[in-house]
Amino acid sequence: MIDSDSFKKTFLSELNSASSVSELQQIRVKYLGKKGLLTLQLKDLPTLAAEERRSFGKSINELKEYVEAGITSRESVLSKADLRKRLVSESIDVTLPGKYTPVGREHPINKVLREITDIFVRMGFSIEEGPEVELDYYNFEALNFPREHPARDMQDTFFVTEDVILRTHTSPVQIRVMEKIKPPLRFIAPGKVYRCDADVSHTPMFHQVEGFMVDTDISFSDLKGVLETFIHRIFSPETPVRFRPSFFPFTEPSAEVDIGCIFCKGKGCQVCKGTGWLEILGAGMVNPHVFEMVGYDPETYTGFAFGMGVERITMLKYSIDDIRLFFENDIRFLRQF
Ligand code: 2NL
Repeated sequence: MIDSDSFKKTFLSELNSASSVSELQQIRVKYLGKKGLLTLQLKDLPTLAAEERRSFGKSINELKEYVEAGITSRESVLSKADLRKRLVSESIDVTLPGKYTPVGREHPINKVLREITDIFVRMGFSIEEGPEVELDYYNFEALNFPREHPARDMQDTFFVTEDVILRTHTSPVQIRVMEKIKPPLRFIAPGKVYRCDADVSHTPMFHQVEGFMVDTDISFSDLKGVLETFIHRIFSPETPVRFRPSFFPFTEPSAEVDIGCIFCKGKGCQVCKGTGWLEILGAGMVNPHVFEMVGYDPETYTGFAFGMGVERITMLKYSIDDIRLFFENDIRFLRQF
C-alpha cells in the first residue's frame, strides 16, 4: 500500500532542504497533520483484512515515528542555525557613540516672568488669570476706553467678531475679579496679550504683568512704595526711579515710571535717546468710572494699578536689542540666560 523506502527517501530529501524551523513546521503538517499523508493512510485501515490491518498499521506507525524523529533531529540543527542568524542580524554594537538628545532651557521670558511674579508674591500679591480671547466689554468698555479710542481700531486690535477680540492687555482679568469678589484686593495678572503690530520692539503676541490693589485707603504713596521695591529687586537696589505724569483711560492720575538708563548710567546714550531715563511701566490710581462699572462704591474704595511688558523688562535686563530673538528659539540664544 505504501512503499516505505521511497516514502522515506522523499521525506528525507524534503527534510534536508528545509532551511528554517517554520519550513519544518510545514513538513510536519504535510505528513502528520489531521489531513497529513500518513494520517490519511490510516483511513483505509477498516477496509483491510484483519492480518493485513495489523502489519499495515504497524508500518504506518513506524513511519510516523520515523518522520517524528527526523523532524525532531533536524529541528535541533535548524533552531541552532536560526539562533545564530538572529544573533548576527540583531546584534547591537555597544561601542557605538550614543544618540545626542539636546536638553532645552527655560525661556528667558518665562525666567523673568517668574522673577517678577516671585517679587510680588513676596509682597503679598496673589496671582489671577483670565481668557486670552476676550469680550470687547472687558477689554475696553469696562475700562473707560471711549468708543472712538484708537486702540479699539481694527489696525491695533485682533478681532474675532465685532464683540470678541484677542485681549490687548491683561486688565480684563481685573474687571472679572472685581465682578466676583469685594475688596480688599491685591493681585497681579500675568499673561499673553495681542496687538496688531510687528517690528524690532513689537510682536503680535507679548507678555504683560499688571498689578492691582484696592482697599478703603490705598494712596499714590502705596503705589510708589510697591513699584520702587519691585524695580530695586528686579534690576538693582541703586537703580534711580522717577514718576512722570501721563494718561490712561482707566487711571487718574496716571504716571509713566522711568529708571535711570542702565546702559549709560544716566549720562545720555542711544538707547535712552539722550534723556538718561528708560520707561519701564505705566501706572496710576484706578479711575472711579472703572469702580462704578463693576459696582464698587468709588467713595468707599481707592486703588492703584500698573502694567508692564515682560519682553521690554527682559530686553533691558539683558541688553537685547531685537524682540524677535525671543520667538526664534535658537538654542544658542536661549542657552545664554
Ligand atoms: C502699560 C500701562 C497700565 C493699568 C495698566 C489698570 C487696570 C484696571 C484699572 C486700572 Cl482694571 N488700571 N491697568 C493701569 C495703568 C497702566 O499699563 O504701559 N502697560 C504695559
